[in-house]
Amino acid sequence: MKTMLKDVMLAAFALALCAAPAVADDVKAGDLVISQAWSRATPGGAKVAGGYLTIENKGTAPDKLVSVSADIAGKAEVHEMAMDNGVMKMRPLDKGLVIDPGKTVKLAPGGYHLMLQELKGPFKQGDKVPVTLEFEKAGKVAVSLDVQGVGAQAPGDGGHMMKKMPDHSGMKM
Ligand SMILES: [Cu+2]
Repeated sequence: MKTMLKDVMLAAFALALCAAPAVADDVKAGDLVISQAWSRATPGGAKVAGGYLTIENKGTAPDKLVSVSADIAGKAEVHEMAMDNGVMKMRPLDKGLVIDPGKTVKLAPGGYHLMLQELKGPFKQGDKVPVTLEFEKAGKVAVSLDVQGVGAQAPGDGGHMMKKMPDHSGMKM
């Protein structure tokens, strides 16, 4: 019986994944496929935002994400999370992020991420934020981050508010 319950739970989980709204199209650059690029809405004038995406290397040689840039951000870096004296801290990846051949590297909350700083404007749910990734071999690759809700932990996890609220365009932040 335990096995059955597990199967049911797995099936439900898989279904939940499939039911997630489609996010940004895959972007192919040489041997790399970049998918699920997303970010979060910035609450109350926050000047930093994380960027998350999945990079798959279908080639036979390693490539490396060396930098990121975005028009909306005065400064953008590739970060990692690491334990420092028992405290989880993030820091820039000075040497870049290696994508080994045949491997998929996921940038996600709590791990590797793009750090967009000195933002020139807020991210709102539903926005698409263009960023440029630069790889050692694949070169510059333009992707856009689908902005999810403030508390989203994954792309499509925006609290199911896909329909835009009536736009009170008179309201300025
Ligand atoms: Cu960071």
